[in-house]
Amino acid sequence: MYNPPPVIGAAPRIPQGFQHGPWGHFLTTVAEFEIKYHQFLDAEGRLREPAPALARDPAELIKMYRLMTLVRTFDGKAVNLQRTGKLGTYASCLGHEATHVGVGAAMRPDDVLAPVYREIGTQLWRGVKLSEILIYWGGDERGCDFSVPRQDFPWCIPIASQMLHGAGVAMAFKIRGEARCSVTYVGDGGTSEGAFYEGINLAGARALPAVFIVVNNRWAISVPIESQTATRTLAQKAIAAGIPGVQVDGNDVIAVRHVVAEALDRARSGQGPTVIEALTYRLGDHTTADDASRYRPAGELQEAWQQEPLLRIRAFLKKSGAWDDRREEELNADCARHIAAAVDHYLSAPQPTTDAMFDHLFAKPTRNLLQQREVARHYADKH
Ligand SMILES: Cc1ncc(C[n+]2csc(CCOP(=O)(O)OP(=O)(O)O)c2C)c(N)n1
Ligand SMILES: [Mg+2]
Repeated sequence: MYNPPPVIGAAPRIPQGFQHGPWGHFLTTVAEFEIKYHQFLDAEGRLREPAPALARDPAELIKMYRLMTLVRTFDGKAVNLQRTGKLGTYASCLGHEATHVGVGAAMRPDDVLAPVYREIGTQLWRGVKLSEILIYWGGDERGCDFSVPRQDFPWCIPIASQMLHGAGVAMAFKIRGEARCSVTYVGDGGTSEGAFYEGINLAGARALPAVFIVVNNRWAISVPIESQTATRTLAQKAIAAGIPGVQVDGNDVIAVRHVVAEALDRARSGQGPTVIEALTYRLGDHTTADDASRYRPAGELQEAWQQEPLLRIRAFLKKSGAWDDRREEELNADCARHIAAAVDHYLSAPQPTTDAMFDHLFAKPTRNLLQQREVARHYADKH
């Protein structure tokens, strides 16, 4: 064990806030931080006071609950479409509905979203169509050409690369003097990537109008959060970039919307970026190409279902008299109709030609790509 050298002479008086180090010299605390956790609605749907005004606005809460229900129903349908060979692959958002809808509801239409691959709730709130989501996951990139919102980014599969897009967009807003913000998603696994730190570093250094939402769903495919990092929270990674980091219960739609709205207000008024860690759980498989039962303890999944986001907001709305079983039935029928129409539209949409794979890669395609396009045309004609 290391033995510090003895202190020679009388011990000096220690000024307030100073401590002795191993050599008897003064140590000064130069930085301290704490991470706050926000929750208003607990798993039983009980409201913690004081709560934001949003908690007393049934019309807004119902709007969010309706979309959460639509997302939940659509998600199940999309998995079934994949299982029956009608969709290429699909990344379920089961369990993430409060985070995704809460973020969407906090944003303004002219903000810009940089999503990953499961943030359907945010996209739908912003105007993306269910049929566009199906078209994309059916393997047709035209599904990313959203009719609304035109300036949002498409899905982003290379993990954490969207952090740079989000920071870059926020820099453009700042340079142009526009009161707009970028909102960028990243997963718990994504926060281990270099691009995560590069994105938050730039945002911190330039005080950019950016909000980064870390969706901590406890898994990165088969890697649990415990193996992903030694940090106690992912929000504290923000501290290294000199920007605030907060945690929010990602299953509480009121808290998510409130915390994100506050961060966006700060960003819009020139006070810089925020990292928000939303604590939730991936109730489904990673994608339809995964089988989580091979690596995830069943008990953990059962426990997570007790915390899921729809239960609590529904219970809260029912208790406050704003919701009942009749409305729930009507909502379910509405969702089924809306989804059936989107599926019909998707299934009857004309298939893209093989040229589509090459269309938007470069303004002027390279010689190699032109050759590959010819080969693809040849096989398309044959089959
Ligand atoms: C740069 C990069 N490396 C690896 C992959 C393969 N990959 C796809 S999803 C994923 C895990 C991501 O986990 P997380 O960030 O927690 O997001 P989640 O899927 O849980 O939403 C990995 C490693 C990828 N898409 N991009
Ligand atoms: Mg994850």
